[in-house]
Amino acid sequence: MIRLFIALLLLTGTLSAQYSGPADMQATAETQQLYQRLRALMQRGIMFGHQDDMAYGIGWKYEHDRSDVKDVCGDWPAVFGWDLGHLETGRPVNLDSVPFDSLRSYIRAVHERGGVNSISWHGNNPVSGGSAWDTSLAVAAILPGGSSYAVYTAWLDRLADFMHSLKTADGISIPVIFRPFHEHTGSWFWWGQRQCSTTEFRTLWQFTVNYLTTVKQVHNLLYAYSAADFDDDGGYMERYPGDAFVDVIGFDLFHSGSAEQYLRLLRQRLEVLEAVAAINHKIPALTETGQERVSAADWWTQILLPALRPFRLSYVLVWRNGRPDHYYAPYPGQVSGNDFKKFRADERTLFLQDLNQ
Ligand code: BMA
Repeated sequence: MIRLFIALLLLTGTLSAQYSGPADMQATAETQQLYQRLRALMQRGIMFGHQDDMAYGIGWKYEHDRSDVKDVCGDWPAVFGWDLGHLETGRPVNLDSVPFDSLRSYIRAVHERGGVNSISWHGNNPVSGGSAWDTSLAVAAILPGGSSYAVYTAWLDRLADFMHSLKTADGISIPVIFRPFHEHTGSWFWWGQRQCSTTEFRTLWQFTVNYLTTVKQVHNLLYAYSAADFDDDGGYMERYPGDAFVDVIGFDLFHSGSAEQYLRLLRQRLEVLEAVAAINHKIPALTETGQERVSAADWWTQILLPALRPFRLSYVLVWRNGRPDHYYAPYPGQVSGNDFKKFRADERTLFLQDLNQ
């Protein structure tokens, strides 16, 4: 009976509603607004997001005010994904050759137009100096007391400088979602499952958040925890750093095999995500997805949308339009373009114009 009562309380949000705000208790007013806005928008629909949308597309790059998504459907995405990989090294361009100065101005443009920015970090391996995909052991070495601690904190200093530099014309800090150490349940990045213990991963996350908020006084971030593969809530939560360090929860899943397999995994994981989000009072999102080269002409309304429809989610973000053999959103003339227009017109999806209505 008591159990049933607790379950009911959890479902109605009574138990978890004591504190409803960002993990960073000193988050700026605008960051708190972003948090509340994400929650409110979730009642209206699922925001569509695209990685590097404004930076380049198929056949163009670094043009002012262009987007493959907008060229196809007449509207911008609602969520814009960016990546800070290589910022830590002091280089002027990121791992996909986008200049950090341009990233800063894209982020500002998105904010001024009422869109949402989310930033991932394919940072290099801090011990070997190799890429994010260099799986030489590194996590233990960069934690306090480790031999590469100074390297990592110097990297976080650069990251903090960038986050501090995100300002409106009036000098107000722009709030963004920060999604570090993503796909950690896989083992292809140096922070992955086989590259560190559960405790090391949690400590890395907690240390990073504490360093940014307390030492660097960065208060314009919401933190997103996003896994790769998992089977159930136990697998999803295994490395969860704790409610005090996370705002958005999600996972990355791409349609690379059959549609049946993608749909089965997507539904199974969205069910887990929805339950975990309700219990932990977090904002659920499908943080990366897509079918490379979108070969299914009706992928948007016949595959993605039906899978998402039963769930309440903040946003779904498709990956970047990097090259003619590596893109996830349509561009003019691409086979799924007409279907994408229907996807945009569906009342469940939110694009930039929907956010401003
Ligand atoms: C991967 C690919 C890479 C890219 C990386 C970071 O999925 O798109 O080409 O460098 O993401 O954006």
